[in-house]
Amino acid sequence: VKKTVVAPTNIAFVKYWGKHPTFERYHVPNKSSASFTVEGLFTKTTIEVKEGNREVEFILNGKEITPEMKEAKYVYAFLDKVEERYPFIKNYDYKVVSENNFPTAAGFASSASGFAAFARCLVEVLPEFEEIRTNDRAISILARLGSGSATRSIPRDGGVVIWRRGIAPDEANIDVESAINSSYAETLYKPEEVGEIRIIYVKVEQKEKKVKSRAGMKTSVQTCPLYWEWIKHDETKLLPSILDALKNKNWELFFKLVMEASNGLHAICHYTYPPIFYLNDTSKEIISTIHEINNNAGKEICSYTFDAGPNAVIFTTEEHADEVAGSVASIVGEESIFITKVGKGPKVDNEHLF
Ligand code: 2P0
Repeated sequence: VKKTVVAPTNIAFVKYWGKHPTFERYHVPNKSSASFTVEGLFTKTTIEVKEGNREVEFILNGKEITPEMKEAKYVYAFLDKVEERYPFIKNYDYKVVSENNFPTAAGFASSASGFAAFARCLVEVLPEFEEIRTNDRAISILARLGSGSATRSIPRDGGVVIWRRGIAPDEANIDVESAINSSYAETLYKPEEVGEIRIIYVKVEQKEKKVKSRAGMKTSVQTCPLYWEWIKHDETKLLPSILDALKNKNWELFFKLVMEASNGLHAICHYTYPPIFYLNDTSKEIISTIHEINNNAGKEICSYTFDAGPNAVIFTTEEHADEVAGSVASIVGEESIFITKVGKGPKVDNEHLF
């Protein structure tokens, strides 16, 4: 049997950064996060299975991934955790062929769309998964075992997605299964409800990030003196206000809060020991330019957000997209920007990769 799934990437405007100390292995987050599902940036994954004993052949972007490579370790760690919950996966051999339609090395996260496509495709291809095949909540939990951010790329309606943190970070007296199942993603608003939003990807640097998210967030949880204050602020104040702004289409407030949320993440990174710096001079020039555009407009008409690297993602509305894209292109060049919209979630595809 062979199935293909196309899963989009997502861009968080309320960030995930840090795992529940007791359930770190299962990527149970310390706070909820929220994202836009991104149209046009995706991973396409084909899985072919036959009876066997969990042997895996993995081809990523045309390159065979051998077991000692770091990409393979992430995949095996994922399958180990899936097998704990769904032991039947060990009775098959797998050929997994996965391709991103954007370069992995370009600095844009590919683990979100990558593990989302992997998890959904696994659910489509194995007959024993039939009972959860239409259950996005269960599939989002499965994808989370691969990578936290993949959780938000699962809901098939896409749009604005919330990844609920589930159990509180100071709650440890709970069984593992309940802890794992407490945190999942769901669509809050469909793409057409935020149809006027434009998302501009700005490539600042090709290089791979120096401090990987997984290691960086762990160090922040362990060493940042303001980490838990920040978690509490985002969970109780920022998240409700930003979702409210979205619901009311109060773009001015939404854009302002998006920038605050990104600045908060990077402040936490700077206050981690040793400090983590993801932004470079070009990133900071983009930040200044966005504030300048907003100052000239007399209100927030656009915002920036940054993840674990120097590349920027700009949000604006259709009305201002050309102006904003033009200003940013004058810094990085036309060829380094990609303009898109909020899109739908994963799809099962009929066209196989091999
Ligand atoms: C996010 N990031 O919300 C945040 C903002 C980076 C900065 O999710 O360890 O690759 O696999 O769960 O999902 C990147 O972290 O980490 C990330 P793991 P992941 O998008």
